[in-house]
Amino acid sequence: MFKIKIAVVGPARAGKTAISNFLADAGDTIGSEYTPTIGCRILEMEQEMKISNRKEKCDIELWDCSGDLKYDACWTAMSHDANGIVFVFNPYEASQSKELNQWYTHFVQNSGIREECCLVIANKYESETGTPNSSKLGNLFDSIKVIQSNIEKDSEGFREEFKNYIQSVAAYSKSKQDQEEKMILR
Ligand SMILES: Nc1nc2c(ncn2[C@@H]2O[C@H](COP(=O)(O)OP(=O)(O)OP(=O)(O)O)[C@@H](O)[C@H]2O)c(=O)[nH]1
Ligand SMILES: [Mg+2]
Repeated sequence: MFKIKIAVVGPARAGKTAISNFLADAGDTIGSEYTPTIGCRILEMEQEMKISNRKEKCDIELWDCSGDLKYDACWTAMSHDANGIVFVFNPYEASQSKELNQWYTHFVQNSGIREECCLVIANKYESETGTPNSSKLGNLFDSIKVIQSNIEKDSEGFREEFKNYIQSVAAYSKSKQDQEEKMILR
């Protein structure tokens, strides 16, 4: 069994809890009343995948973090040993793409995680009107893959894209772990 930790971060009300619950089949929170996350909650999910031609079962911990900056003292614990970072923002809220920069600074710049192990989710609500400003993501995010989620309209398409992301994070983490084991055995 292979384990990975993914921290789900970004501004308050971006939809981190709704997305995490959907991915981990932990109940339907889309469109329900907003309940801010206190600190952080950990959800577990599993994914079968092929790594180096071998079938592997991967245990995934999704760390659904609060977007409230008053919990920033917990950020070190949230990013500790994370294999991947998922940024969630609402592209219809002008301030949210800017807010993502400080999450990037802590969770990517200060932790040294590879940008290939990061993902940005522009979370679109079906009811949203107006113009999305996702193109205005700061240039810190230039090398990070951005996907759109629209769980109300295409939930399974989004789940597939997320699975592909997990597969690439797991493949990288496994090869890193194998290399470290080889170094110890030398
Ligand atoms: N209709 C609709 N509502 C959504 C969607 N995503 C999130 N919401 C709603 O938006 C509100 C905020 O979503 P949450 O997932 O709680 O936001 P969060 O990012 O976890 O917020 P914090 O825990 O405070 O950081 C909730 O009322 C959700 O039901 C969506 O795709 N469609
Ligand atoms: Mg939440």
